[in-house]
Amino acid sequence: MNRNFLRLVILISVLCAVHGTAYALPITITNYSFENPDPGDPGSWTQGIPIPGWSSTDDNMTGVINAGPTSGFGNTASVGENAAWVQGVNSIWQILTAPLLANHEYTLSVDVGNRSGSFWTLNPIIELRSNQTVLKSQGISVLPDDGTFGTINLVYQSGNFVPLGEFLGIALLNTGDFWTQSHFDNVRLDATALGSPTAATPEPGTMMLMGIGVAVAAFMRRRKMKDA
Ligand SMILES: [Ca+2]
Ligand SMILES: [Ca+2]
Repeated sequence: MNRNFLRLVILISVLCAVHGTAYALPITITNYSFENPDPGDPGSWTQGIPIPGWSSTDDNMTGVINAGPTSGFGNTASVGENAAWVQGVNSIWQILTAPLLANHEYTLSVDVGNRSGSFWTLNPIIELRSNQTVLKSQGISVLPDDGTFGTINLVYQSGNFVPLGEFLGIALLNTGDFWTQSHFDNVRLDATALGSPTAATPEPGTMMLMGIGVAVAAFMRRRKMKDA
């Protein structure tokens, strides 16, 4: 095997390896940062009206707040101007347009804020759902300090088989008494395809790359032999 041929084989191997790498793809979440609706000046909030893109257990106990130092929250939102607030035993949720896929790893990340004042506590939980069925729920291990946001990360791996016609859902919950209120912002969901048990079979794109590589290698070797 001459040096050029060896170089080509290495290049093709690298190309195939890069092509086969799995990437985390973001899934669209409607109104992920709660910038809609506009509640008004900093400190203003909505109550008793639905949050666009989201359903709620009780519109009077959920809404969005234009956060800021003068707001009830006592500090700025995690992203943009607004954050959602969920009080008592209530939740907001949405069903996405993305279907639940087999052999995928889903990562749901949500920023969670602690309203200023020690009498305002919080007990936030985030859920990944298949339609309305809970696939996994995740609480918070360390509460963020007063007036600050922390992040809850939920990781879920789907199996070889999932029910047909199911769409992904996400839910943001607070549990506790009247003085328990969670703030939510910057809701993100990523999906990464997992290697299936039959991963030894290369996908069509990889097969094509390998095929082209082998053909080029054979052509170059034949030319080299002719030249010699
Ligand atoms: Ca926001
Ligand atoms: Ca607090």
